[in-house]
Amino acid sequence: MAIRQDSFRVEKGQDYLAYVRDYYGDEAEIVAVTQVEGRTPTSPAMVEVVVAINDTKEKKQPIVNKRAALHYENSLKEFKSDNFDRKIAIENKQNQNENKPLNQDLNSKKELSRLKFNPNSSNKSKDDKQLLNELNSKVDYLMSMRWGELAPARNNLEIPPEFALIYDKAKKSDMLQTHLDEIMRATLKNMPKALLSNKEAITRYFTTLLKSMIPCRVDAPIRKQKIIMLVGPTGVGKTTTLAKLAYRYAYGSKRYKTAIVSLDNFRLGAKEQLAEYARTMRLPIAFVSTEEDLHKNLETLSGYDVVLIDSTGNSQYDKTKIEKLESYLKASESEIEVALVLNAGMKYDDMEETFNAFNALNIDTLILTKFDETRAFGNIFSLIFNIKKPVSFFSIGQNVPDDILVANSEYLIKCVLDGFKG
Ligand SMILES: Nc1nc2c(ncn2[C@@H]2O[C@H](COP(=O)(O)OP(=O)(O)OP(=O)(O)O)[C@@H](O)[C@H]2O)c(=O)[nH]1
Ligand SMILES: [Mg+2]
Repeated sequence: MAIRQDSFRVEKGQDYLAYVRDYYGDEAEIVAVTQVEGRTPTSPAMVEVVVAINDTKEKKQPIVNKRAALHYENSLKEFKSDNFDRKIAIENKQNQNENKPLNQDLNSKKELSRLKFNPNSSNKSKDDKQLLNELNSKVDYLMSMRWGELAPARNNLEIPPEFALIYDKAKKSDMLQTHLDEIMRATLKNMPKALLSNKEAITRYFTTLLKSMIPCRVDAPIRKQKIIMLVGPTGVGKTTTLAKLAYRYAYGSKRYKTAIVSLDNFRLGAKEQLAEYARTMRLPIAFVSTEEDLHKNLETLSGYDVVLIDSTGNSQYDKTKIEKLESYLKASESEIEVALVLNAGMKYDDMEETFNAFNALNIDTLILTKFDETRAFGNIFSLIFNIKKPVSFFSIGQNVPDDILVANSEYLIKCVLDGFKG
């Protein structure tokens, strides 16, 4: 005779004896009953029951989430739809496979969410609506059970199940895990306790916190001459962004006297690219090739409100070229703001490395490009949060002059949580 053991949990105080009899039969023996803490501060205390069963006997239909099953019994009789069967099948799968990877768990959780019914959507009777509401709350409960089991994948940070959705979104954005944990801790610590079970309030609070962590440059009116040099790796969009900015300053709601200077006049095509933009916008342009040349040209352009300086793309590993840029900056007596242009699609480590290399130039601000080619924005969030430099502009496409936005944290956090929507 083969004896196998099984265990299940019920809320403390529930009649587990009747349950053992119903589902394992009269011969099943209770081996142990242990009180266990609820998985979160808000969940109830539970009792874990271990049962020994004669395994050679014909098994009853396995009940996968025992506590939920107890509650479902009445509803089951009335609600025998495909959806419900499917939900039970998903539960079954979850219980059979406790150790499957996080992604699969999250997919199952999504499945469960999809099973939620909208009680107001159809012409259902009042009783039906009540039943659907009841079932929805059970689906929430099942999700929270699963959420509790995923704790190890979340560094055992004790997070209430109501945070599942926002946590998953932030995690998928490729934000650094340490940042995600910090934000979760801050939210849990500072949010009013009464709101911790309110998903909408959690999302609002979490989003506000994220926003407050992103410094963005205010697009203030220009009072004294502004000279900006765009620097960065090759092909990130420095020249295209400069052209968009030139248009914005020269022909925006407030029109500034704008000029362009280029340090990139050796490469085939580069000179023509910018010269063409300047010609189209009817803006003056100067090509310089020495430090002294830059100095002289900036003196000549001293009557301009805005001077935008384009530079050659540099690898972050090419120290000589970065030093050359530094010598341009030092040779000029004018105050030059240095904007590091980075492709938003870069990996976090590459971004950080690039920033550190270019910060030899004392970076003042970041311009992030190619939002339209990027899926996950958490890397940008983490970079900005770590380096504590303000962002000034986002480039969201190839079109000159339209595809540029003044940086704002709300837009970035929307991208972090919901992706780029244009
Ligand atoms: N999809 C997309 N493409 C962009 C964006 N910004 C620039 N580009 C494209 O990226 C390519 C390189 O742009 P450039 O402006 O020449 O880049 P750069 O940094 O000046 O390049 P180098 O001068 O060679 O270092 C061009 O094809 C641009 O149209 C953007 O926001 N989205
Ligand atoms: Mg260029």
